[in-house]
Amino acid sequence: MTQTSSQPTCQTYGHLIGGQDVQPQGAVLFQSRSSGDLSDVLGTFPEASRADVRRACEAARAAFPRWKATPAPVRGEIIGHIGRAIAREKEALSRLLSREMSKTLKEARGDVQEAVDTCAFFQSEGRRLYGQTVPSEMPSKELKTYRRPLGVVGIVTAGNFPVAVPSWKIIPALLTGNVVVWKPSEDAPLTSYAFARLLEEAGVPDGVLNVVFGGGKDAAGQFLVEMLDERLLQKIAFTGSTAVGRWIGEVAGRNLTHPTLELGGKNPLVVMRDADIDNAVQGALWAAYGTGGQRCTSAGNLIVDAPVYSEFRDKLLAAIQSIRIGNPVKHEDVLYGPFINERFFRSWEAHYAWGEEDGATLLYGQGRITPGNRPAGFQGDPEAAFYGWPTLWEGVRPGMRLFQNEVFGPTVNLVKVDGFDEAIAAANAVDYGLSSAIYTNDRSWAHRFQEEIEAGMTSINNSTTGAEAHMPFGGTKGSGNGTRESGIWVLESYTYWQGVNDDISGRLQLAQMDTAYAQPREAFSVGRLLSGRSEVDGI
Ligand code: UN1
Repeated sequence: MTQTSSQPTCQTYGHLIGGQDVQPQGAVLFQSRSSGDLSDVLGTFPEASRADVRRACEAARAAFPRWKATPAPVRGEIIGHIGRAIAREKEALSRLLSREMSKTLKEARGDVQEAVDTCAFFQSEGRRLYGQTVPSEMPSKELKTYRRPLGVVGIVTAGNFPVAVPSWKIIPALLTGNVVVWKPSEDAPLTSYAFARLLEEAGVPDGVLNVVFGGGKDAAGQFLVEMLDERLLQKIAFTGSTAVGRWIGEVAGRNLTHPTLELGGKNPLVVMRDADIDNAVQGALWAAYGTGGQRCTSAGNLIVDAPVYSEFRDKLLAAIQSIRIGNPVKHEDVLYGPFINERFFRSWEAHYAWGEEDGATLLYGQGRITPGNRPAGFQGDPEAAFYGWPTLWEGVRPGMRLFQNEVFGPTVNLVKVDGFDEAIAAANAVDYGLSSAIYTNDRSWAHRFQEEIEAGMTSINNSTTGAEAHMPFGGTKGSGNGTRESGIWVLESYTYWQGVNDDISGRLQLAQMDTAYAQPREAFSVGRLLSGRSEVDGI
């Protein structure tokens, strides 16, 4: 890789294995095309075979002892170098990211900044990574605990946050002394390649981070997960769909490993009768249509209290009608661009039939944007990519497929409720529990919501998206398995605890047996104080 500019030449890139650029002979190749202009080819990449993935795991395993023995503060210094390298290349990397997977430049900069923030946090964690000292029940014996790395970590990530989400996994995994094999999304391989090269530049030793390219199912992603069965991986970390997450959980479980699973969401945004409606409309608009609805934290159900329902609906509808859509590389002022890939587009397109069959009312939206079917705010050539109308449904109720299922795209449901109890019941009536939001100025409703909502993340008077990089990220129910990313909480996912007993007495001391437990003296009865015969002088 000689450049990470916004105009990379179209060349063939290899996997990064053991510090080498590996282009296996006879490999099947795939191209990275801009999601916003399918004729714009950014690069060609090999599809990793099972043997390639195995080789990457073996390279990682060979690098593990040295990296594990590198002092954590030194590993932290390298993380600091990574953060500075990414910050230096922020603009070029953001432009590349935006061109490759078509989020807006503003959002792409946020995506990259999240990685910089993650490095800032974990650089200094290298100087903490605390264990504990614990008093022993015997003399001349010391007890202490250490966090230890797990070994080779396989990481599989999605294309909607090609820098931020991989950094949530890779950075803490490396900081804690693990080595990594990463299978990035086939939707953003060049951004991923550039990101990996910046880690290499920062001083991550050969073999400590390996990257294999390719698809997910029946391809590189699946092969990487199955390396658990070959004992070549000690952990897998995954961001993606709940269906794939369940399968990964099964493979991880039969190998007695604990995967990190960051899965889907059907995130509720509640608007109560006392809310600042204009603020709620802005929050809902961003939560539903920002990133074209392709965030796991995007809002799925807008649950609106009856007295403000009409006002909220009308204002939201007006705001939707002025959304600007187009290729973000060519039109910087758009709210969202095209679908990241055709698969997301097809499954979003299918949700129209659910709405119609289940009896919901389509308030706005007409499927795919085409030359003859475009909203007023659309700019550019609709046929250069897959674009969707911003879509709004009403009359949606729990039980309908529209209500229950995640739809990864620009669509959201209006769900009318009467009062807080109905609102919280609707908010919890999905099998997911990732993020959530409530708009209210009532302290007790806000308090009840944060206590009663079944979700890993909750916003009060802000949208469902936009978690900060040092807060615990993850969900409950179908949104994950309880693991958390980011901040101090992620350390649990990439380390195991070792307890050490250090006996310096010079003799065999037996726990629970040779222990001089303190013996209480004769029982003292408080009741006898007042029972006639004084035990205490002066009473
Ligand atoms: C995702 O969609 O997988 O909280 C991650 C947010 C972003 C991360 C989303 N910071 O919306």
